[in-house]
Amino acid sequence: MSNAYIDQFPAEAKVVKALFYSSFVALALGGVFGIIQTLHRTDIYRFIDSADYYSVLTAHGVFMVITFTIFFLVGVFTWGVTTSLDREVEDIRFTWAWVGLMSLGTVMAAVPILAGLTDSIDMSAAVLFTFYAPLQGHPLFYLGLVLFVVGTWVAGADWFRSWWAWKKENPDERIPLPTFMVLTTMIMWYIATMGVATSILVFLLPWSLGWIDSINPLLTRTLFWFFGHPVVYFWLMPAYMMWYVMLPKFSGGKLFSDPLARVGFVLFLLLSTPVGIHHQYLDPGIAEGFKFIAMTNTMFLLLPSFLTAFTVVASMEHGARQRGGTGYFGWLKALPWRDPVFAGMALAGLLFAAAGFSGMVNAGMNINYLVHNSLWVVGHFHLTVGTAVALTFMAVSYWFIPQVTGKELWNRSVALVQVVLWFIGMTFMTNSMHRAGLIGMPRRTAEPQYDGFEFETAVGSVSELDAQIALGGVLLTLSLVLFFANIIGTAFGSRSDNLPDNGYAEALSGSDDAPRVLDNLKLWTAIAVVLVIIAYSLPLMSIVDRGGLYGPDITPLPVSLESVTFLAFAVEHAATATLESAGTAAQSALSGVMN
Ligand code: HAS
Ligand code: CU
Repeated sequence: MSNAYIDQFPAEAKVVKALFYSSFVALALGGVFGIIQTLHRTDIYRFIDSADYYSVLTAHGVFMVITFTIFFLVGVFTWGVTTSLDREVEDIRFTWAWVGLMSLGTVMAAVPILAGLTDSIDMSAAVLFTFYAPLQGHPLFYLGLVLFVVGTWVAGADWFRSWWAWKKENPDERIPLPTFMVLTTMIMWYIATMGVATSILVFLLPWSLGWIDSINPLLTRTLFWFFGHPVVYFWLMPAYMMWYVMLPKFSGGKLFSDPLARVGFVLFLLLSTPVGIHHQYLDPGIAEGFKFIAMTNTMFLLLPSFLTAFTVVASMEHGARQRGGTGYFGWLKALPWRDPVFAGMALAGLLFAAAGFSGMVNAGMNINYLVHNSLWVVGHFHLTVGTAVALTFMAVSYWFIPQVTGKELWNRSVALVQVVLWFIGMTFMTNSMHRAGLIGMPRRTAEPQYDGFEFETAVGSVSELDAQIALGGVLLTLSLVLFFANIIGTAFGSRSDNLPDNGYAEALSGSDDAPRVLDNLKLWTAIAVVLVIIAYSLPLMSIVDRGGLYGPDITPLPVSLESVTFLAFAVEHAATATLESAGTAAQSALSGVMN
């Protein structure tokens, strides 16, 4: 008898399996749309009308970054909470309820996106995953998104319930690391989704239903990015969780430091939201000062990733030395490179180091002007969400799928080829995308070549760049085919008693070494909220003040703009007064010391 997850938590294993399979369906669809647009854009093979490009791109974006990633990560979180608290969910019907909500939301959002590809149904939502106004989608799209997000909120409530129940029985114990990671990520998500919920419920949905006839696009964009930056960490933090609690185990060792991992997640909770304006450096109507604040916060936000790079590599080194590795760099050879789970995750980490660099370039207010809206940004996010997250999720699936199905992986060699192909494909595709962006090649268009305009390349040529992008895309598609072959092959296999035990890595320096304050979730939540208020209240007020809540000169609701302006003045005055009195106090304190 094995001690796999399915043996310990049979009911939960069913839920996690359903979530993983749903996420894989989205990955398959997203992959199909991905290769269609790669070949179209690079003009290598075209069979869709360029006018349909936005529908294809919307489907690719939404299925990949909303459906695939989030369905997978809520599965991982369910596994993480039940495993680390060693308790079943409080009520399995409640758990299935949020799975149902998320699924219903997905289907509702998918229908208008896909309908946009045919003329026979009069519906579309070719608005991309950022759904910027004035692009307008069918109301079903926005409603679906709302249900999906509400589903994730209920999922969070499920995990919090488990933790509260556990805490009653274990009042003095530290929060187990995986649960700690789930809870901090979810608090960040609750804060972040306030932005998108407001944007959809108050503005976009009523507007698409025809209840109001105009909106303020800068306001809805800003509310989107209030959510849009933290959403990238909502994808990343589960991948980091896997790097912290699983990768050390697969490397043959222990997590270097549990306290450092906690610090990293607390920093993400604090800093993920007050940075969203770094996506809007080029938006007119937001004062430079606010953009500067967002840039400063973004640079601080690099810290938890640097901490992660250090901790995760140190854990890998510990594992390698346990396996007999020696030397400054020689230990790298002792890592289990033939294990697809390990290799996939390590290669994902390697490419993420490059992604960090392009992220820093994006984040610089001045150099952002060079790369914004160019293919560079597309290169950046295929390294981040497309590799660090997606490749980690695929690789760790090779461990998870046997755990939740009770069946052995169909073919480990195919799995190894699959993760390596992803790494090579992404290297080709993203490298050339970054280069294409630098020469000004735009993103989000079916026709990047302007008529009669030649891009000037320093080395190579545009067709060489296109060829590499297409080659990368083809390798990625192949990699996906191998991935699905393995998942389907495994699903059709038979039950095995020979599975590895469920569990996660122990830590060299454990939770007892972590200051207690790190587990004070209320404190971190309060600070996170204050930082968000500081970063966003004045920009939002000034956007509303200048452009109107529902567009210029339109006051459809009795919300008086004067009161908002008045509030802005009041806050400004209070802030100036506080600063002044603080200054005076500091001055007198200083002169006291000097005398
Ligand atoms: Fe980003 C645009 C800045 C991280 C996703 N980003 C995007 C978009 C997406 C995205 C989807 O400031 C486009 C949105 C759109 O459609 O317009 N991003 C950053 C910065 C970071 C960053 C500073 N992004 C991410 C992550 C994403 C993601 C993570 C998804 C998961 N990004 C920007 C900016 C823009 C932007 C601007 C707007 C651009 C524009 O103009 O539109 C940082 O968080 C990055 C920190 C990362 C590091 C790397 C640490 C290295 C590690 C590796 C360890 C190695 C291991 C392996 C484990 C500092 C942790 C070792 C292996 C061995 C063998 C030893
Ligand atoms: Cu961002």
